Amino acid sequence: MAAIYAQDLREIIERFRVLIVGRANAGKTTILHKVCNTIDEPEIYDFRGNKIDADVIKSSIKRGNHNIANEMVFKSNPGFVFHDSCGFEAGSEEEFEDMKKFISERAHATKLEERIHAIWYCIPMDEPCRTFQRSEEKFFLECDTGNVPVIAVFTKFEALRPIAFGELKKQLKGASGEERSKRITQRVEELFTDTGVWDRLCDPENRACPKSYVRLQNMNRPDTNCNNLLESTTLALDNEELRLCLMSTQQSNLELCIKCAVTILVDRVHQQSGLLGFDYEVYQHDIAKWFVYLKVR
Ligand SMILES: Nc1nc2c(ncn2[C@@H]2O[C@H](COP(=O)(O)OP(=O)(O)OP(=O)(O)O)[C@@H](O)[C@H]2O)c(=O)[nH]1
Ligand SMILES: [Mg+2]
Repeated sequence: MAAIYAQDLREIIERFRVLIVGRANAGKTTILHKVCNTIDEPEIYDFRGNKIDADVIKSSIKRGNHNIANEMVFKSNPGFVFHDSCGFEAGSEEEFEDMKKFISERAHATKLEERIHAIWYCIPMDEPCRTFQRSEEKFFLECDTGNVPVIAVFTKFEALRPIAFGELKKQLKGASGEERSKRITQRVEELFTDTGVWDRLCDPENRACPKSYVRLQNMNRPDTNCNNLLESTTLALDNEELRLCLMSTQQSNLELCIKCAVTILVDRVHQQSGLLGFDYEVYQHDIAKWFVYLKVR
């Protein structure tokens, strides 16, 4: 049943399209690699679908030319198509205007598959006093993201820990390991709040507003993943077909499938005020469809 559903769905929206934005060195490429479980270079296509030589792209980026409309696809997970802002604070005003135009056009594209389905806005935490810069201000104030969910991604979050530790070092002398860890975690939270970055992103004056945020840490290490980003993105989508399309890119991520099935179903049951009139067949189907690659009889 679920397999048939997935097949139908793939005819409607074949690929989940993400725009990833953030200044240079924010950790964007690292996230894309994690999400697609690869360290390979992506293949690049222009907006007409013609493949572009990677060396041509590299030399044109070196010359300061970057085309945000180019599509990046990793062989390991062709269910995703990415657009990369490529460290946009380093770009010119013209490049920012191109991005604005691209977002506005693709947020409102008539065809669902041409639309951007989610925006991941990366802000690195390795310089906590520089979390909200001119690039963030301009993006959130000016970009017309329509109904596309923007997820704020605070990258390199572990960088706050040594700062907290440095501040508390003297006070923590003689404290138990558990107490030290608790106090450092508390201070990390305060440091994050003190940056004011979340409040500034959600300023009512902003045209774009993030739907949620996630923290990512140690993404440069092989034993980490960004499942929380995928989960947040799935829950931020307001279209069930898109949610299923994103889920279909996560074939082996059983934990995420279970979380989505449970969260979305529990929400629905609450909206229908309890289990009165519960139709088990319907609910079984509703659960099964999140496990896109499993055959359910
Ligand atoms: N400590 C730490 N380093 C990270 C993390 N994520 C990425 N990095 C490192 O940060 C550096 C920059 O990461 P990239 O993913 O290339 O950054 P980018 O945003 O794609 O940068 P541009 O392509 O220049 O715009 C690399 O050396 C990564 O290994 C993290 O969570 N923690
Ligand atoms: Mg990069």
